[in-house]
Amino acid sequence: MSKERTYVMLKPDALQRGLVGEILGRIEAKGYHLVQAKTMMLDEPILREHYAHIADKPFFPETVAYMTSGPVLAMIWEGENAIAGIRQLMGATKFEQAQAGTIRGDLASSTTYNLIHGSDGPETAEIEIKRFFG
Ligand code: DGI
Repeated sequence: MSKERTYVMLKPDALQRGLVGEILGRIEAKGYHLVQAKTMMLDEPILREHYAHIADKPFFPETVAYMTSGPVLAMIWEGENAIAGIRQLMGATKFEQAQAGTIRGDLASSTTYNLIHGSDGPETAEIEIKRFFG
């Protein structure tokens, strides 16, 4: 068990659909603590960095259009095993694989519009916290 910090981002549809309270409530209920939060608009250059591993995929232009369609809520969360724990609460990337009981499984019906990002490992968490919070 180790106390970790992770980068979590509510994507534009979470804000547009009024799901911020519902999603953050689930993360808080699990026992994690919010350290920092801010709304911000993303642009294509930061998305090319953040999503470098998918930048050559055919769906990337749709991802950019979606992620720049409105503000996101950028956050740092902290807690025991927060990185894996929040990934578990999020559910799988592909909507058809996201299980009921997870944020994506309960609230998202599309792989593109999938509400939430969470760092997938300790190195990524450190890089993403620096990328979005300096
Ligand atoms: O860490 P995740 O967000 O779960 O997944 P990821 O880092 O592999 O992909 C980043 C985002 O790219 C993901 O949240 C949604 C989008 N994406 C990934 N795979 C697909 C996809 N979008 C579509 N339309 N189709 C995909 O196969």
